[in-house]
Amino acid sequence: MGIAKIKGISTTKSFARSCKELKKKGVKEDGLYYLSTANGVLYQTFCDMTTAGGGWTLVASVHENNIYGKCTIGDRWSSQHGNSAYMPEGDRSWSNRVIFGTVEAATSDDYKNPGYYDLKAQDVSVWHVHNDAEVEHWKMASILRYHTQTNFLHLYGGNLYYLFKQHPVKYLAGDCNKDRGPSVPIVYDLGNEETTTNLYGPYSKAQIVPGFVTFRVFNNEKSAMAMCSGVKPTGCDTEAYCIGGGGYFAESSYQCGDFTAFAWNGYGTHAQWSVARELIESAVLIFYR
Ligand SMILES: [Ca+2]
Ligand SMILES: [Ca+2]
Ligand SMILES: [Ca+2]
Repeated sequence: MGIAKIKGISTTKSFARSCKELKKKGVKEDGLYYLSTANGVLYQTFCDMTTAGGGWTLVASVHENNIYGKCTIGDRWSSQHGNSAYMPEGDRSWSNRVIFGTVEAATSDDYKNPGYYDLKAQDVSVWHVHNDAEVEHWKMASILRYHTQTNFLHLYGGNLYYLFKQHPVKYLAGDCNKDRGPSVPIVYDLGNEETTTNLYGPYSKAQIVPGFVTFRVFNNEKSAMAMCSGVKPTGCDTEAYCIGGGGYFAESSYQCGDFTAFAWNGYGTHAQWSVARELIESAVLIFYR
């Protein structure tokens, strides 16, 4: 992709809108590519051209920069304004068009590009990649990778932006047992049901079924979370195995933040409700196809 192309007038029409489109044009290598939105906004992101036929566009990463900071700076996928019932939706990043971060820093901070709301996709792929890993090492630095193949996004407007409009990540917007969003079966590209379960705290085992990705759930106190990666909840202490969220956690402010209550019983202790250290120290990369 030459800079000259970017300078030209109305050349944005010559840019692909997704990695899937690039794949169809014959591009086969994983790496960074320029894409254009329907409105002609250019951005650069990573294309996974090899997993399960390739054509996956990276649209976001959820990164925890400070698990001790409870809905403080850097908690863009929950709230940067403290644990507050006055902000039931927190920063609203799951359902707005605010973008942030850069592709090369997607494992070092939160990332969201226009593809998150612009692409019309069918499925998601998720990579948990060690913090600070460089783009060319992401695949090797993953602790878990999986994708869906049911075309479920088609039922929710074609991407997560529209899914979360239908299923707001909002305190008091629903009930744990009645109002869970979709749980979609996954196919593992790295890891399996056992390794997934073992990433979460031992107490969580009784409340999760591995082999799914779930969107928008509530806990016992009706606090909202956006995504349960690799699992389907069967219980209501969802703050122990689901990430992102609204801006208010009624049980304790210690649950408020991008990685919620992942350190409830200590940082990386993997005891009781606490997740494995490698899970806290990995960013969650979200792709569409
Ligand atoms: Ca935090
Ligand atoms: Ca964050
Ligand atoms: Ca709880």
